[in-house]
Amino acid sequence: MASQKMIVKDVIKKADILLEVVDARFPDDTRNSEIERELKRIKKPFIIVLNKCDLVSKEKLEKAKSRMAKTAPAVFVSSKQRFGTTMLRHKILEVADIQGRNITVGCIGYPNTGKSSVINGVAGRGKASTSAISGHTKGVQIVNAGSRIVFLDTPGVFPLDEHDEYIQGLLGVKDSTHLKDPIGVAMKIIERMVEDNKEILESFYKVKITDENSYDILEMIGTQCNFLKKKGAIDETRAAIRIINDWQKGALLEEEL
Ligand SMILES: Nc1nc2c(ncn2[C@@H]2O[C@H](COP(=O)(O)OP(=O)(O)OP(=O)(O)O)[C@@H](O)[C@H]2O)c(=O)[nH]1
Ligand SMILES: [Mg+2]
Repeated sequence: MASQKMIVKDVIKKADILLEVVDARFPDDTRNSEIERELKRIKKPFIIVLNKCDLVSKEKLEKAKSRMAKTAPAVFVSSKQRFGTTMLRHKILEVADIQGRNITVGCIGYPNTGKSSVINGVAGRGKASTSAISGHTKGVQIVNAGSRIVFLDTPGVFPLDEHDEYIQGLLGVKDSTHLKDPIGVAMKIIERMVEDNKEILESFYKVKITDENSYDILEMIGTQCNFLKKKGAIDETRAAIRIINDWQKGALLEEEL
């Protein structure tokens, strides 16, 4: 199988315009500055798509969008709720600025950010295959979206740094049993939740958070779930695994939908 780097290179070459699909819950972590620099260097237009915007507050979205807009046009989309997809279609036509022939649109991004779902949002449901399991799309898939737009769907093509466990955990690239440091990853999830959705975290685990740090909150959740070791100490690993599983299932966001 061609290496991920080769796939990305090839898609960039073939495409008239690229969509860099990022997860709106952690847009800065799911951007790839190396690829962005390369696109600028070869003068290939691209749009940053903040997908899964149904999971994030409007305020956070606006802030992220203006940060991104310094680099490239940014659009926020919820492919799940079919929000922003018409806007994205228009933006593609506008930014590509190609008349009289089909426009090839490459879709790149970290695994599981929703690349295939974004394509379906624009093209119509079910044209690109999607899954909650990352690494779903294999090889490059061509999807005709009509109105001169042809997508190249790709697997999660940004090479992930093996030691970047946080992002692998947050994106659900690795499940909790495969993470070397589940406590660290769970603390990161707690940090995100406290920032964006503190009330959901509180009501989901029935804890009251004032100004505790993420480790203290992990312990509070462990206590609340009654995850104790033999001598009565809190089993932080078990609590961490529970939090990661809940996060990856999307359970921690359900109330917001
Ligand atoms: N809440 C929410 N979930 C979404 C959205 N878009 C995609 N998802 C979910 O995210 C998961 C991954 O979606 P895919 O479209 O398969 O992601 P992908 O980037 O193509 O994934 P790979 O091909 O595995 O790299 C699925 O469980 C989707 O239902 C969205 O806008 N909102
Ligand atoms: Mg896919």
